[in-house]
Amino acid sequence: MSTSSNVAPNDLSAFWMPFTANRQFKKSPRMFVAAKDMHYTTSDGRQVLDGTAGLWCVNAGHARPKIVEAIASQAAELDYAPAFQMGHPKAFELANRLVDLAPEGLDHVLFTNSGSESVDTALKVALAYHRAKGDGSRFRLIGRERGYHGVNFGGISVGGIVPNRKMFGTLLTGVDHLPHTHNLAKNAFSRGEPEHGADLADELERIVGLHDASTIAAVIVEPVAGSTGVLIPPPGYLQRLRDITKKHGILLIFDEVITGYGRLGTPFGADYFGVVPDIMITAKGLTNGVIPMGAVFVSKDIHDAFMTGPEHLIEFFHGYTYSGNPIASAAGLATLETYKEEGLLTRGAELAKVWEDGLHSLKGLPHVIDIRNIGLVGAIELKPIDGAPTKRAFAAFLKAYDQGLLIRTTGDIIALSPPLIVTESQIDQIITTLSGILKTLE
Ligand code: PXG
Ligand code: PLP
Repeated sequence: MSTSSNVAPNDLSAFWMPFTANRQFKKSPRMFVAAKDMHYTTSDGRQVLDGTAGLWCVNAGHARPKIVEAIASQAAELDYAPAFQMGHPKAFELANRLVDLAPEGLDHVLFTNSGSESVDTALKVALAYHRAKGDGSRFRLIGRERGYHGVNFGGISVGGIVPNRKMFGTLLTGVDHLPHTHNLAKNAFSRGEPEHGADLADELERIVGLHDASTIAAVIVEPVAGSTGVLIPPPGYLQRLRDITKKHGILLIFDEVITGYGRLGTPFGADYFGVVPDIMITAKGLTNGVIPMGAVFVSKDIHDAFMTGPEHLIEFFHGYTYSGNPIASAAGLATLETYKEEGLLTRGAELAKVWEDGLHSLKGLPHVIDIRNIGLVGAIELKPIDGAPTKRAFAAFLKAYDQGLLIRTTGDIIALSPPLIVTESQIDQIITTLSGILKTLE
């Protein structure tokens, strides 16, 4: 394993990188060559503190022994088993462990390979569920402005990020969007849940009034919108969505790709907010980000609606070559073991106050127009440079990288989500480094 030598390949042209400014990156690449616990090693031999758990996924930290071992031994024992009409024990075992961990009532799991696939799986389950119940006129899907639900066609259709949508034609039809809840004028510098905006959930009643409930299959939201800059729901907002969906026979889908597996200091966002959806989408932290895998949880009622008709027939025409892949399943089991042994799914709650105080100590620094936090998630929103949005936050990202800290930026928002093994002194280091950077930003 190479950890110290400069291993950057000299031709970077073939790989068209995802969500990256390719030309800029390839002129001045940033490469990680190793990782352990809270740190990455760069190709020039520097240590970088992981302030983002990779891309919100490495919740137990890097290269955790149990997970490494599980992957290696599973690869040697059973590398692949056909996913359709065949099984292997670990996928069933993982599903059982997951439903034990999930909020009451979410009793069945469909496996996928990513958040995006989980989203499309969930939307298809929702549509097919209504049809299976003889309610096939419910075809509409309701998402939310500034929602991120991955990059597949279903996900971008219900998602609310304009650049992710505008190039791709008509998308799914029959989609409408709730307004987002971000309100700097009223809620800037809130600690935890912001006070104002629960009434925005009532927009769902307006949308239901417009289209009629009988045409609406499901509403999909992230409990906390992560990708668009950590948008935290006002108290009562999610409960109102739950009440309205229930009243009208509409399924509520929580996309917990980021909020799942301990990020908020509870196993799932549903636990944090005390609101249980009908379908819960997860990925990322399920396998500690190490092997691609997603899991879509559904209620017993949804599952059972499909389990009718002759038993020799396939009940749901959906699935992936790698659904419940043995190595991913082994990684998932070892990840859940690691979370359990180290209490990581609730560790965020213990650290939340220190995290919150640290973040809010940055208030008053130049260009900082909002600071938000919940569990072990944080965001610092900067005033954009006039005429050059995203440049200021990206400059902070580059400076942080040079100074040994990995942060994530989206627009002019700095997002933070360290692995759940972060120590208080590492939180200090994150805040001190950011403080220094914010003071020197143009
Ligand atoms: N839903 C949500 C809520 C997500 O946050 C996805 C779906 C898609 O998952 P996949 O595995 O297909 O990427 C996500 C992913 C960022 C960032 O920095 C966020 C995500 C992915 C990469 C970067 O905000 N979220
Ligand atoms: N494209 C082709 C030609 C295939 O044969 C398959 C699967 O058999 C797929 C796409 C779907 O791939 P996956 O199941 O990995 O999503």
